[in-house]
Amino acid sequence: MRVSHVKIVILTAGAAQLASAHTAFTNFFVNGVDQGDGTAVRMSNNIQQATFPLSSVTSPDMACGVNGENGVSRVASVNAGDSLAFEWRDWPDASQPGSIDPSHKGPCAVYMKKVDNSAASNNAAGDGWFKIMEDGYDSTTGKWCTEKLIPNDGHLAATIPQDLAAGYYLVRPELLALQQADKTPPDPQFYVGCAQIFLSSSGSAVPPNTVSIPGYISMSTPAMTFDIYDQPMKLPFPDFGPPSYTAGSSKRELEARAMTQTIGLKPDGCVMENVNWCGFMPSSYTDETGCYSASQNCSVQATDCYNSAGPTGSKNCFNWEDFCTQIRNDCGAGKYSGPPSISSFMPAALPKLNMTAVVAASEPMNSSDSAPTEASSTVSMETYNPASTAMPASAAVAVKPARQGCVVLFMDTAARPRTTVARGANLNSETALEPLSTSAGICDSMDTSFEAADFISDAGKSKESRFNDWLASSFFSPVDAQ
Ligand SMILES: *[C@@H]1O[C@H](CO)[C@@H](O)[C@H](O)[C@H]1NC(C)=O
Ligand SMILES: *[C@@H]1O[C@H](CO)[C@@H](O)[C@H](O)[C@H]1NC(C)=O
Ligand SMILES: *[C@@H]1O[C@H](CO)[C@@H](O)[C@H](O)[C@H]1NC(C)=O
Ligand SMILES: [Cu+2]
Repeated sequence: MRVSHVKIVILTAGAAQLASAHTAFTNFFVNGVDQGDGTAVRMSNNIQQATFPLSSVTSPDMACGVNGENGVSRVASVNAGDSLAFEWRDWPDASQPGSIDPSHKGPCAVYMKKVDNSAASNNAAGDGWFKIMEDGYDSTTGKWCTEKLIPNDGHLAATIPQDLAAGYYLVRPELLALQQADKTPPDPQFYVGCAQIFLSSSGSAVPPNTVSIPGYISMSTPAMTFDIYDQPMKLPFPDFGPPSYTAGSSKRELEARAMTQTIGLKPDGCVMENVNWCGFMPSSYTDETGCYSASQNCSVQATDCYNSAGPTGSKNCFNWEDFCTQIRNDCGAGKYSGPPSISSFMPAALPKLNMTAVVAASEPMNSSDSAPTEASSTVSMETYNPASTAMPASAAVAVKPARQGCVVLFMDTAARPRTTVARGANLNSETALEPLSTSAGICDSMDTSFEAADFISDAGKSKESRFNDWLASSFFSPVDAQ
C-alpha cells in the first residue's frame, strides 16, 4: 500500500540558557500521603550545596548522601506493598518550581537496607543494600528515567515488596545523571538521600542479592562512562548494582514475628511540625506570670524550629512564630488566660498525591509491533526550551496514539544541543532516539513532508534497519551538513 504524505513535527530549542541547578531528594509520600518536607529524610545539612552531586562514586556519602550517617528523629510508618514516591527538587525549599534539569539524563533506582533502628546514626554506608526498583532508558519513548521525573513533578515511585520482613529500613532513591560521563575525566553525577521507615509486614523474606554502598560500583563500571551522546547510543544501557528484588524470590527467611514501631513516631502532643521538629503547646496559664512564661516557652521552641530547618526550609516555623506572637500580644493586652487555640495558625494540609497517576507516568509506554499501515496523522510544529522544560506532552501524544507516519524532531539538551528523531511511523518498538546533529538551531525552518513509504515499505528488512536506513538517507543529509 502506498503511504500518503507524512507531516514532520519539529520541536526547536528556544533561547539556550545555562542551567546550573542540580537536584535533591527532599520528601516522600506513603500511598500518596506527604510525610512532610525533610521529615524522616536524611539529606545534606548544607543549604547552599544540598542539591550538589556526590563528589565520588566510592565516597561513603554514596549511601545516604552528605550527612547521610546522621539519623533524624522521625521514622515513617509503612506497610508491605505500600507505594512510595520520592520527590526531587531543584530548589529544596520549593521556593522555585522544578525537579531536575533536563540535561541531567540517566537511570534511577531505589535501594533498601534493613537496620536495627533507622533513626540511629552510622548505619548507612556498608553492606546490606538491595534494590527494589530500577529504570534506565526507555527506548519506546526515548526517555531516561530522570527525564520522566520532570512531567511527574519530580516523583519517583517504588513499591515496597509484599513479603519483606518487618522492621526498620533505610530506603535510598538514587539518580545518576550522565551528561558529563563522556568527558575526560568522566563525571557521572549521583544524587541520593535516604528515607527512614518502619515496615509493618507479615512477611519474612530477606532479599538474597545485597551489595555494599559504597563498593557496588567503581569508575570502571561501564555505566559510569556511558555516552548518552553516542550516535546511536550503545544500547541496552548497562545496568549496575544488584538485580531488583521481587517479592517471592527470596530463599532466606527470618522468623516471621509481629513487630511494632517504637522509634520515630510523631510524639504525643506534637501540634505542629517542620522537617523533624515538633511544636508542643505551652502549659496553660491564668495569670500574667504564666502568660509570659508560655510566651517564652513558645519563642524558645520557635528558635529550635528555625535552627533545625535545613535545606527544605522553615515554612512552618513562621506559622509557629505567628502563634507565639499571638500569645505575647495577649499577655500585653492583659489577656492572661490561654494558650489560645492554634488552629488558625496551622499550615494548610499537604495535598495528597495520586499514586495511580504517578506510577502510570513513570511506566514505559507499551510498544506494539504491528504492520505498517497508511500514514494519516498530522501534527503541528512545537517549540520548547530544553533548558527549562521537558519534551512537551503534545509531542509524546503525537507519537503515541497516532503512531503512523509521525516523526518528532527535537533538541534535547541545552548543554549540548542536538536534533533527535523519535520514532513514529510504526517504528515504536525499536531503538528510539537517534541523535542526528550537534549544531543548534538547525530545525527552525524544517517543516516539510516526505514519503513515509521511503522507510516503511522495504519489506524483508527489520523496522530498525529500515529506520536506520531512512535516517541515513538523503532526506536528512542536508540537516547533518548544516
Ligand atoms: C514548653 O512547655 C511544654 C509544656 O509544659 C514543655 O513540655 C516543654 O518542654 C517546654 N519547652 C521549652 C523549650 O521550654
Ligand atoms: C488518579 O489518577 C488516575 C490516572 O490518571 C485517574 O484515573 C484517577 O481518576 C485519579 N484519581 C483521583 C482521585 O484524582
Ligand atoms: C501495557 O501492556 C500491559 C500488558 O498488555 C498492560 O497491562 C498495561 O496496562 C499496559 N500499560 C500501558 C501504559 O499501556
Ligand atoms: Cu547537576
